[in-house]
Amino acid sequence: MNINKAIYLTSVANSKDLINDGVPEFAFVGRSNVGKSSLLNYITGKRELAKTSSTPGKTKLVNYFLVNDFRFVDLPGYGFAKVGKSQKDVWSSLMGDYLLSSKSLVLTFLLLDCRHLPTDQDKQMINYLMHYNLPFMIIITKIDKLSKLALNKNIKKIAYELKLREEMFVAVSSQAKLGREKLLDIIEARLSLFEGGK
Ligand SMILES: Nc1nc2c(ncn2[C@@H]2O[C@H](COP(=O)(O)OP(=O)(O)OP(=O)(O)O)[C@@H](O)[C@H]2O)c(=O)[nH]1
Ligand SMILES: [Mg+2]
Repeated sequence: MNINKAIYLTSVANSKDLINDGVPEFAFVGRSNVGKSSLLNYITGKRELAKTSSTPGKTKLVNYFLVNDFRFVDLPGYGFAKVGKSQKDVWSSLMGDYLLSSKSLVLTFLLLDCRHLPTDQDKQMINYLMHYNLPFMIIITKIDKLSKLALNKNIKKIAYELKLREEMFVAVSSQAKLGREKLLDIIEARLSLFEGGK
């Protein structure tokens, strides 16, 4: 699949403003700083599309991007310790409302840093997705940071910790530009299933 078009659409702060027009969507969730916005830019080939930052907590809104004839949705990162409890609640409820209300959410990508074991919040997110029967895949990010050997070892550990099969994992690096083709293949396959199922 080629990406012919990738444009920023809008950012939403309130659940009532979430878009629900039937256009297929792929959501990106994960801890603050795990590399969600960078991955979006890497996949679309537009470096400045989603704002990235080395300071965690950059993405606080639900950000919509039109890509070809589907959408990428960049969700706020969780687990950022420096925000107050009230703000944490706002983020998670906005994210939760998005995940439950989008009627055309084709697939959610949950991003995990290859160097770290999943946190309790990562596990909560996976439980949430499973509980509501929302299809998801795990993306292992920043694989340029590890040797191949260490990476394979960590992926095994993460899979064991989550009790998930390694086939649900895709390893990527936005920096070293690895994993794009595989992700695009997955997106294409899921889109055709979605369109066929309508
Ligand atoms: N080495 C390496 N660094 C990366 C990679 N992807 C992202 N980063 C860096 O990690 C930091 C966070 O990246 P973002 O894409 O802004 O992370 P995010 O998940 O969108 O963060 P929030 O918006 O805070 O939730 C930035 O400093 C990026 O340059 C990667 O593949 N390799
Ligand atoms: Mg971000």
